[in-house]
Amino acid sequence: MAVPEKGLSADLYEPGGLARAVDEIANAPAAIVAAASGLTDAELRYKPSPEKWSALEILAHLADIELVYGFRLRQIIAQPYSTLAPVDQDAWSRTLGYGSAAVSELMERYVCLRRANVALLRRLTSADLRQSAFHPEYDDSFTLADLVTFMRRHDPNHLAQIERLKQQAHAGVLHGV
Ligand code: NI
Repeated sequence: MAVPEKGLSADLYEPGGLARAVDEIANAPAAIVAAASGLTDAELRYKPSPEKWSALEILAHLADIELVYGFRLRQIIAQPYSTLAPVDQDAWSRTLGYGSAAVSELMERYVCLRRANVALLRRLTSADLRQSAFHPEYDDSFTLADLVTFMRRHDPNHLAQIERLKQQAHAGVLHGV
């Protein structure tokens, strides 16, 4: 399975850089919840093609990935040099009932787990960011800086995807084009 580039996280080590990143991570769910609550049922379930995710499936993914981030955060802090478990997100979406989940329950879980994860992130210093575990999908170490970088870019990417899906739903199926 393809995994995203780990990317640069140099700005996390600048003065105030970690606190700014954690603020972004803390604030991101509000925009996702606002976008989710503005969607009709038809918009939530619209799929541009059978293999692409609907907005509902993306919201279920966000709630479940928050669990993964939370587990990995705790694992890297408490058990450095251990091995992370790979996650096949497409298998999760196919087999864990993403298409029949209730949006309110998903958003409650996502916001609650994020709040707990942010509380742990606020305890970190920039010296902690180099702490790592082994990530089998990269065949490399995965640091807390990598995890913070993933967390801060994950929500904006999926928010943009939800907004595109809403536009596509209106341009296509929902208006009968
Ligand atoms: Ni994702």
